[in-house]
Amino acid sequence: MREKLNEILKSSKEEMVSGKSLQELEQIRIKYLGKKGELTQVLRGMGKLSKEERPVIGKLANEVREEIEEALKEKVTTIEENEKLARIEKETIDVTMPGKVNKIGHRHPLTLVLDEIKSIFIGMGFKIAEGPEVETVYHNFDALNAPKDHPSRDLSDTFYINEEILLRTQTSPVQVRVMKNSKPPIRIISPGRCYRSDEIDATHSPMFHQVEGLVIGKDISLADLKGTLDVFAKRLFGTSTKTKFRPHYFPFTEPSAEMDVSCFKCGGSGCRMCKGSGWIEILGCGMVHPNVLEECGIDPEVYSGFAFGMGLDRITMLKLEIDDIRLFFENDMRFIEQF
Ligand code: 2NL
Repeated sequence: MREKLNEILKSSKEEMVSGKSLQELEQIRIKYLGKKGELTQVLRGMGKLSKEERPVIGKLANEVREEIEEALKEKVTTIEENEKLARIEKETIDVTMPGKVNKIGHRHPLTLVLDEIKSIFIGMGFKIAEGPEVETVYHNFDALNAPKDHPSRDLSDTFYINEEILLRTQTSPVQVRVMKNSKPPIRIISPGRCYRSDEIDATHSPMFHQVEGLVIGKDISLADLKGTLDVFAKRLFGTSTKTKFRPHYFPFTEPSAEMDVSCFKCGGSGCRMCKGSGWIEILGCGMVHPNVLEECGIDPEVYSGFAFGMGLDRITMLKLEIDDIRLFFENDMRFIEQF
């Protein structure tokens, strides 16, 4: 029996050496110390022993049990320690690794330039006005003093939904609505999409963007128009920018003009951008025609005002040196991200 006990001690310790997990150790404990375990079996056989042998073997058996328990405990501690180290190793964060780069959005070049234009006018006390892209012929043409036979009314130039409804060809109808729905003084710009039945090429798109402006008040003069648009040009293209007004014709303004700015690329000496002239055409403008004021419920004997309109696509192309309007609408991130 003594031998049997020593053997149990020896073989259990051997098994413990190769045991790698807590489960394996539990198996070993059950095998030797469990209810049906080897040591328990030995103790059951003690009844056959002599009176003298019984306490000796009993003592030895207890010692063996204690020793196995002690060894198991030690081994459990070692395994737990190793598992903890392995976990720490696995969970270590290398703070020198480069971070994940989140792809964030990018404003479209038209939005970049529009935001700049908006903030210039907001800085001069203007409000932003918006309105429908699907408009009535009345708001788009009739109210704006456009003669019944004006070429822009033509079916080949304008997208008609039916005889009374069309896709707006400019954002003036927004300003017509503001004049009808509010009282002077009025200071607004109206940016937005417009539509014309144009053949697509590098400078024409059937959908394009316009920014129009309108100022109505008492004693608003051509000097106010020139001063306002000169400040606008200097803020958008640089303080050394000069402006020049050339007479022009629009049915909705009288007198009317087109405004050129000195070339912001060459400073006016002549280059590819300004086609050698030193000047670049930027917008159309004029004093609001009395017929338009009257039609919109504003007394032309009391109030006067000026208006202007510019193509956002063209201005953005000039400012950012983009040579094809189609690039704006292709949504190629390689293009958009350059600005
Ligand atoms: C251009 C010229 C212009 C206006 C737009 C306007 C609007 C109302 C009354 C009077 Cl409600 N005028 N707008 C005036 C002059 C010129 O646009 O070349 N745009 C791209």
